[in-house]
Amino acid sequence: MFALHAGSHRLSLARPLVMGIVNATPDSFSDGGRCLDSQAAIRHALKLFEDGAAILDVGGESTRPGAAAVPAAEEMRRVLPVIGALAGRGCVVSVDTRKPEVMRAALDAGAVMVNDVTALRAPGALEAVAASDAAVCLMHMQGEPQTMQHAPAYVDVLEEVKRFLQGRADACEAAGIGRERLVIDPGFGFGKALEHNLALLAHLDRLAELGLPVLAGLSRKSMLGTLTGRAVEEREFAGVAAHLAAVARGARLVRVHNVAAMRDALAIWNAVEEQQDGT
Ligand code: HH2
Repeated sequence: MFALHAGSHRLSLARPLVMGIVNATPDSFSDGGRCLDSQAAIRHALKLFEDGAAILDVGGESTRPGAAAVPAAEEMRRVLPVIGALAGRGCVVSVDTRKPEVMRAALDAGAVMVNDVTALRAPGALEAVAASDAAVCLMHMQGEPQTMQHAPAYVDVLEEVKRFLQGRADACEAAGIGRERLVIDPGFGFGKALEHNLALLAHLDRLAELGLPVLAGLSRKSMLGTLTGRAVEEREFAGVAAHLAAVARGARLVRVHNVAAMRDALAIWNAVEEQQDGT
């Protein structure tokens, strides 16, 4: 079974892990503005840690459809104090960024994982991670956040996403980032219509065939609203169901806003799995 290498941490993936979302942004799609000052973000993150988050994912730039780009200096101002404080308390911290200069500064501040929605495609990003011993989450996105939901189109969404992630994993390995540091993610909602998101979720086991741990991030996303008719702040139950569907198809990490709800769901899931393994 996998263990993810993230700096000096070895995170067992024998059971699915929860990554808690910490958005230090004014404009994230579901919780923008909630954690704008560092102290509020740190308090929120520590609550997620107590609730059972194995990894805290700190972001300073929203990637919701249509989001405005944020200059690197502003992104660093938002995330670095939060990362430093959480790492200092022994938490496993990931930085959610696509900018190499933010990656480097975050890794210096104590982050041990880079979560990049562009899968280290920015010039210098592969090198920034290769120069560290951090883990990295490689996510698929079609297009750019500004326009990605205008007309997402695929011939075979599963094959295309799988081929892309395989290519990025190969690029990481060639740059000296070992496979034990890699996580892959289909990027639910990133240049995908409902049919694409559903196909990826239903067949997530096809991505797991790449032999790398798969992360699923569906928390509060519009796909859940489309299927339930619920507003963004009312999608917790739908999110838990969607993440369990992902875990049933091989996801080893789930990225969520409500860690306590997911932890409870996984406690039941794990108990049933252990019973099955033992009988
Ligand atoms: N989704 C979001 C942001 N980062 N990273 C990964 N690996 N996978 C995801 O599905 C993913 C991600 C969007 O969610 P959120 O952070 O809540 O919103 P925003 O980008 O508006 O801050």
